Amino acid sequence: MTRSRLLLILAAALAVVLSLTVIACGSSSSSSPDEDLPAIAATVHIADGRFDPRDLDIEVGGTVMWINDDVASHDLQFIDTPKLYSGVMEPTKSWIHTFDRVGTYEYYCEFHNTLKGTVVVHAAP
Ligand SMILES: [Cu+2]
Repeated sequence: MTRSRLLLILAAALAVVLSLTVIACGSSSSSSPDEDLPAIAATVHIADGRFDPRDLDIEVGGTVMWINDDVASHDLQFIDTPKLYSGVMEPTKSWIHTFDRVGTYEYYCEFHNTLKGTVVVHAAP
């Protein structure tokens, strides 16, 4: 084997190692935001003036994400737990809540009081 051929092989090997390093760094940095978020048990879209789905059934400890896909701002006020409030959700904004207690949680939008939904939180099997 000539010296130049050996150098070529070494250069190729180095290029492979460098490209693998870039791929590894890229994937680890793109996955890090997910680590801050809990797993989402269910997603509710707000669109066309309604919650979709309107009624949810999740297991205790589950996290629900609401996404405002509407052109108007909305909020979520929970009826039996007044402290549970989403704040104003402008279009494209989302809000998540983790339900730590079994129960039936009815909520509505304070801006549009015909906009209602329910989350039923049942015990883990
Ligand atoms: Cu609303």
